[in-house]
Amino acid sequence: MNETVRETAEKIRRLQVQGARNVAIAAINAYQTLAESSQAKTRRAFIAELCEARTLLFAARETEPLMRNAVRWIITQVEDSDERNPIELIHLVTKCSQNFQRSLAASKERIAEIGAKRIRDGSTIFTHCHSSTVTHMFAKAKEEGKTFEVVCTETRPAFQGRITAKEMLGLGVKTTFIVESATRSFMHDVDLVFVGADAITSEGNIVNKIGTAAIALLAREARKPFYAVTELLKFDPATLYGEYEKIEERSRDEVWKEAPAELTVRNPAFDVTPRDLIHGLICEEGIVSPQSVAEVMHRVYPWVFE
Ligand code: RUB
Repeated sequence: MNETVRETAEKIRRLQVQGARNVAIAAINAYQTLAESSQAKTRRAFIAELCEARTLLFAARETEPLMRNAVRWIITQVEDSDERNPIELIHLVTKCSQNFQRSLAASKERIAEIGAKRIRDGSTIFTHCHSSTVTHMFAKAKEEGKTFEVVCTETRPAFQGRITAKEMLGLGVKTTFIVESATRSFMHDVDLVFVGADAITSEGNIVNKIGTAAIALLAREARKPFYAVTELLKFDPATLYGEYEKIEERSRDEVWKEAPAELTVRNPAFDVTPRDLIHGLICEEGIVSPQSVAEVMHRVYPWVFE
């Protein structure tokens, strides 16, 4: 197995690469390196290498459809081409990787433009964990001269909220940092909730960092709009055909390193927020209702269903 692919999978597994978008970008980069260093003499051997890498990367984190869609896109382009020369197939992988990254970057920009319009001057926004898509939107709002505050959660057990808090301070945004269990005490003081997503299901539910569903419930109770800020390609087509999105369960050591052996310690990384609690999905196509997401996907990214 290619060393870069192995290292990338390990970094993803250990959360050294974190967040759905960064995970997908790391996997795409690994594919590019894999292709460029491939010694495959035949088309068949080259495709076998790509498929072997897919198994390793998919296993690194289970709840990452953006990575899966990106990798599938690259492999399908190679499988669908008539090219037999491995050198040409390497060029094809490079081209596909670059195109995919370009389109991801364009989506991120578009989402930021759309979402920033929902941030009113003087508002306070609640967020959870660290989503590069959400923080980019905050940066955009700031760039547009908006004044707003952020309340962010620490996000146990891996503390990704600290990344958000530091980024916000870097932007010059007044930020309040709380433990997740304090959410209800702060929900009445905020205007909106923005969270990222790792997966979108065909029914319009989102899967995001553990704790998101409870935050959505509290937002509903306080009548605060709850938005998921997400690229459409986090949609998992398998959910349309009945599969449940798998929820990654991480090591008990992340929760309590030296917990008594007989104690059951559970550490699910994500939870499912039902569509009824979601005001809208802020995505590259605009603000869409979760109920319409499968149709939007069919229109914008039909290849995902092939
Ligand atoms: C990160 C997380 C983020 C989404 C979206 O969890 O839940 O909200 O991945 O992030 P983890 P982005 O730290 O376990 O990866 O908007 O950057 O894709």
